[in-house]
Amino acid sequence: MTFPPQATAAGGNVILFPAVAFGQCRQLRDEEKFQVTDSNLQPVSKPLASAEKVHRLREVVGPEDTLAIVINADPDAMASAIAFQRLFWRRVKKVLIYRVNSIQRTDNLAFIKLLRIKQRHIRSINPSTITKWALLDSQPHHHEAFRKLPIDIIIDHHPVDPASKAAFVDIRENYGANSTIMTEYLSAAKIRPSQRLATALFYGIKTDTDNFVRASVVNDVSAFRYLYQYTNMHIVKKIESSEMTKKTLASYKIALERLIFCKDMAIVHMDEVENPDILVVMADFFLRLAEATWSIVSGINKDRLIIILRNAGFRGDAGKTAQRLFGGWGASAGGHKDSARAEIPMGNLLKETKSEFDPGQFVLNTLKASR
Ligand SMILES: [Mn+2]
Repeated sequence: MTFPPQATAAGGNVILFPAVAFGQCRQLRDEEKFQVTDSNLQPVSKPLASAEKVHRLREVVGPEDTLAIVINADPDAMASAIAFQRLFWRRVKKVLIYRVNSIQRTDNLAFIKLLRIKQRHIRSINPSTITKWALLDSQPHHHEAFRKLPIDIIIDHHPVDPASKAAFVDIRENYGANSTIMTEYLSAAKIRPSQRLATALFYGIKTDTDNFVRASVVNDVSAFRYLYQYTNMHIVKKIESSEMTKKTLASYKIALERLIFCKDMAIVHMDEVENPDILVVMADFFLRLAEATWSIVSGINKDRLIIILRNAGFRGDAGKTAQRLFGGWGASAGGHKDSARAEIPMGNLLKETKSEFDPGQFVLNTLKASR
């Protein structure tokens, strides 16, 4: 399969339906093709123009340079970083990756482990050892740490900030993923991605376009299809299904034992939790039950009763319900139709109850009374 795809005789580009992109690469039937007429869709960049860009990009750095790539590490940014490393392989002294964020999501942790992404936190950097700086999948105004750095190269797909200036800037706002831009650079440099690199870029496009549910351009689909042939799909599936860690497993056990079903509501009270994020994970988890339209998980953290609500029905509004049921007692409560949160200071609840206060029972009774 050639990449980038050739323009059709009629002058338009062939756009592929996302559904086709997930299947085997094969010749398209006529009914699967249509001409792009929407002027918002940027034409596939011509090979020559891309080659020129690679040339210009490589001119910014020399063989004596130590290059630092700085990112806000999510799959798209990390995939872009290792693609960038590949572009400069044996062309500079060293290319190091620095992230500004901490990584919490279990699927992103699996991405790093399985694709062996070597990166350090920016706090460990010694700026005097770095001679060139590249910012990928971000612009300086996105993070305090970026703004302080003398950035030489910016490659991004977020809305352009007028202050985003550097020796080399390539910002393509309409692209669904930065990984698509990097795939085009690799292709223009005539570099065939390794399985590891292709899998990372494929996953970067998959997550940033949310499986092509979010806005994307024909280039994203083309890059996705191109990368497919080199991608290890088992690793993609493993990363996507990495929802738990050994640490969260104990919470699943507790939650499963405490699950109460009340009509279409899955209700769990977790007691004291180290990190309230686990309540969100559990609420999402129980909404996956076919019988549940609502999932409500509560717990206590820092003397606050935290209640997470999830709603998947046509009727019902989690935000309004959180406010109506748990908005008193000096609480902060609210959210959207599908997800909401309430936090009530425990002190206020204890004041009102004379006998021993049972937060789990309180949540359960309040929910039951609402039905
Ligand atoms: Mn991105």
